[in-house]
Amino acid sequence: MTEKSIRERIEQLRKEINEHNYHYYVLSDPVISDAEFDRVFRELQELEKANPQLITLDSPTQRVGAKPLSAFTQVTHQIPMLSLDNAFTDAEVHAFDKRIHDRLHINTELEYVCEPKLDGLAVSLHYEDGIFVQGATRGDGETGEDITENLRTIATVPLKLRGKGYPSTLEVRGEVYMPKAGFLALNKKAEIHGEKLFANPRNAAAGSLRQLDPRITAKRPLALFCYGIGVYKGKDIPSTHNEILKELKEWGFIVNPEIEVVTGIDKCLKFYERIGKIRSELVYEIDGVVYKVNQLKEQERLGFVSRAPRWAVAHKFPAEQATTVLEDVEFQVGRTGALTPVARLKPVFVSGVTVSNATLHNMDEVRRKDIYIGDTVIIQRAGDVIPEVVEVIKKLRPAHAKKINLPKDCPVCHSKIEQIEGEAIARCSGGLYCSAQRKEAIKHFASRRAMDIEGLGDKLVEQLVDADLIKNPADLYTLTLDQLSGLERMAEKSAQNLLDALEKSKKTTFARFLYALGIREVGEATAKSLARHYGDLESLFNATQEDLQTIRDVGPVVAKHAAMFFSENHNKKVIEKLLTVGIHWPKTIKSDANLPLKDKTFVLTGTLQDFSREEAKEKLENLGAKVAGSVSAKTSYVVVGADAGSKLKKAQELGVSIMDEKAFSDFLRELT
Ligand code: I6G
Repeated sequence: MTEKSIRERIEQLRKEINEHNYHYYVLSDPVISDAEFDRVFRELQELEKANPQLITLDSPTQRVGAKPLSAFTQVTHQIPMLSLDNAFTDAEVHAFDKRIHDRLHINTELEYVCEPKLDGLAVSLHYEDGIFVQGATRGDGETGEDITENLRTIATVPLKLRGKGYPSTLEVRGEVYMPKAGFLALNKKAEIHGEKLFANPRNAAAGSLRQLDPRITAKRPLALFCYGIGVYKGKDIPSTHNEILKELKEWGFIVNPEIEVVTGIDKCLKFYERIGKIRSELVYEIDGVVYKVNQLKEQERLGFVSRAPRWAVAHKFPAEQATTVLEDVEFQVGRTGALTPVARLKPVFVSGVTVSNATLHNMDEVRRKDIYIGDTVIIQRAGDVIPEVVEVIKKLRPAHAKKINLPKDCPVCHSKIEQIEGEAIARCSGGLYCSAQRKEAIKHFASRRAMDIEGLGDKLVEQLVDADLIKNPADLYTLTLDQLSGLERMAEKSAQNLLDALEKSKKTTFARFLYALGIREVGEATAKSLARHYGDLESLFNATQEDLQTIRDVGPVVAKHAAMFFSENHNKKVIEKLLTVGIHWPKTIKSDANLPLKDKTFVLTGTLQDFSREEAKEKLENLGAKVAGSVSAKTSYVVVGADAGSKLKKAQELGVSIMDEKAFSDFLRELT
């Protein structure tokens, strides 16, 4: 066969496979047998294997899972991914409809699109000229994580759009979910292998999408329903939401088949009733339904309020409840010493999960709900939220029921419990003397978004603290192979892996390090602000509470905790030790300096040899640059690593400056 005829055959096979996938997944109407499909698929695989130069990212063979990533990169959503307001009662739904009528000055009934609300994970899928180029999680709505390779493994995510009428840039939004049957099968397998079970399909879907190794994601039974769009460029947009959904179907996306267009809010409530009735028969979990104003012009006039559109609402099903006995209450001590009363329950099955613990939040809640040990209680589990006690069935209270009292001393370290007048939270005063607080502080230090010490899970931290091998985060770095392999259930290989992971974690960023210290009220965003503002530890040590308060996003409470933290001798010593063992980070450039890459936007694509994406991004951001997820005419530079794909092509088309890795390294060297 000549190269030309091979190319043509490959094209034809891809077309055929895409067509069969569309019939199978979207139309649920397969036209060939599985065996015949496998034959066609294998032929394509073999041709591509023999001609790797002809493999393209949109080939259906490219779903099997790319190489593992070291970390996810961040993606800034061009249009924020909002959330939905909730309504729990018919009255709240009527109020939603009235607000819309009032705002639009309309007194006739409105058209709504009604659809089931899946309990999954919101994602965005970005297409350039019909090719899937990037996928991201919702994240905080502004910035998500780049999970392109994981999304590529999902059979119902089109890698190439069907037909010709799609816009040149299209961002589709939808919900990734795990069907109930797939979830049960996955947990069965995990049980057989003695692995941890997922609590529910949503967690299983989230855990599967957040795998750094796409080959694991590829084995998970994930699917996608699309419900809307973000960016839509290069073509006129239809006038209704329903027409957009129709277009999405034509282009190969799966849209929920239960969707209805109705007139009037009462018809929405009828839809809610209908879906409620068939809820248990649906092959996926839902937690309510969504109503959206159909006319896009009206949506536009309604706009948004804080983080949610005014033109849509999620009408939630009531949380599932069950009755059981509260057998005991224990107090858990958190990282900051906060005591949380936790109810130990007689195990009870609620919405697919056996529940044996429920949070009682704090003592004010215990008193308000008048909860006693021995009470029969109604508990509730809603979606992902920790089960909670809703109310006590008072008439079933036994004579021996026992009042719940806040302990005077910490149940772990026996230090005094303190409760500030007027505050609901009681705290152990033991600080890092308390092993529970130490454990939580070390778990936080090791966590993925902090020092990211792979393999140092919660159980292992507890084992290390209990065995008195570590007292603070710095002690982690002086652990030896002998000490680790002497631990129960720790083979030498795993011990060595942990030492390697500890070594790797020494290279970090200033912001991550600050976040890892676990200063009260200092989350990731505040840690970033502190890092950018002060640039180094010394300046931070010298900052007073007043100085700290001048930083954007730092209020008096955060400033007080940060100043207190850095003035404490014990903390200074731990930080010194952490630096002595070799924790380091690239120089952080202060944001108030005149940064050389201010106003420049970079896009990183392909695999860089000497930097992870995260590192390259950090370096650029420290120099004042913005790092974007996709190439546009506004992009200043595209940094191109190995195996770069469509972003490189786009940069070439738009005439954007391109740097290879060598040029990029030289460029950075000159600036730093
Ligand atoms: O999180 C969501 C789930 C389902 C949504 C949504 C949806 O429609 C069926 N629609 C919108 C507009 C948003 N979130 C923001």
